[in-house]
Amino acid sequence: MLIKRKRGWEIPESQVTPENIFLNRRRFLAGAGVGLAAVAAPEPAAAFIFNRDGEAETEAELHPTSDLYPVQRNLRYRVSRELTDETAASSYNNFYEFGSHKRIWRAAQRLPTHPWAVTIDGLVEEEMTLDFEDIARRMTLEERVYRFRCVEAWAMTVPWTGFPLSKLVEMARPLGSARYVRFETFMNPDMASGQRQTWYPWPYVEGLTMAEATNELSFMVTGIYGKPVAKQFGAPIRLHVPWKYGFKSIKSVVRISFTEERPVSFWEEIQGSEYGFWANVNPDVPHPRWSQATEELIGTGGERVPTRLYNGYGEFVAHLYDDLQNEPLFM
Ligand SMILES: Nc1nc2c(c(=O)[nH]1)N[C@H]1C(S)=C(S)[C@@H](COP(=O)(O)O)O[C@H]1N2
Ligand SMILES: [Mo]
Repeated sequence: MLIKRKRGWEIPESQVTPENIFLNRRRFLAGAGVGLAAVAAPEPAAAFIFNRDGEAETEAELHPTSDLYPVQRNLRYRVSRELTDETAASSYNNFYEFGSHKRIWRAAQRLPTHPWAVTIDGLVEEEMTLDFEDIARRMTLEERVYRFRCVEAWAMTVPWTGFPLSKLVEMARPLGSARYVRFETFMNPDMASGQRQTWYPWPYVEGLTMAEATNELSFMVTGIYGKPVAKQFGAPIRLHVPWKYGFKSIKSVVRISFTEERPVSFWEEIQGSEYGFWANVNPDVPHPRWSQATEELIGTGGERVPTRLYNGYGEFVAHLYDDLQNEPLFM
């Protein structure tokens, strides 16, 4: 009989208690007789490690922050679903910079992520450009298991590592006049073939209100499945706002600006009647071309489950919209 030893992040969330997650990790480390660096090394993802010339890169070259992983899971955020299989999640991605289909993981390995600069500008006391590695080391990293829901009605449940966006907002010292946060992805058409499709409004842009950005759920992601985030998920740093459709969760962020005017996001500019600014998940508000009532769990061979209002996070975020009932909150 094949006995598969499960790591902490492979345990169904329903079985996790504060104690056993810690013990399981420790037992795994002791049992395997290896150090943290070895544990953090990718497993199915090993096949994903190539630099842009197709040469193998070492873990240290690829991920200079590997030594920070894995980190303690924050159990305030619980989900009653099984975690999505890592290989399934790692090979089904939306990242238009590398193609308009879901099998972009190999093309995304061309993205150079080291060094990586993030500029903070707009309505702030002082503009700054920070090195990603400095950000990751300055922040206290935690793991959070969140549900993720794409507007195309597929969903996954993954353990992200990162820090609350509110901590970055704090560090940025925005002025009182700032009402929105605008995020921008890299622009490099030579490297990312999707960006040569000039009918798209590159670079990818997204935005949140200040209240949304400082909500405790808004999370800057630096890792996934207990190690630095793989390129196809938006390395080295991306956003995840779990109560909104996935297109809000912008990948590979290079610029964060504080603005008075509401930013126009990438998909809003392409098709504003289908992809709006708010994009909160709601089973009762269909997309103009399909129902949002249920969602397919990727990696399960087609299992569908009911969609939940605010993707199940209403207790954390519904109050943000009390005074916005005239806005198209669910598209
Ligand atoms: N820069 C950038 N960010 C992006 C996208 C993209 O094409 N480019 N796709 C979005 C969409 S539509 C989804 S569903 C999620 C997919 O995230 P995943 O590949 O990590 O599952 O990323 C979002 N962030
Ligand atoms: Mo999406």
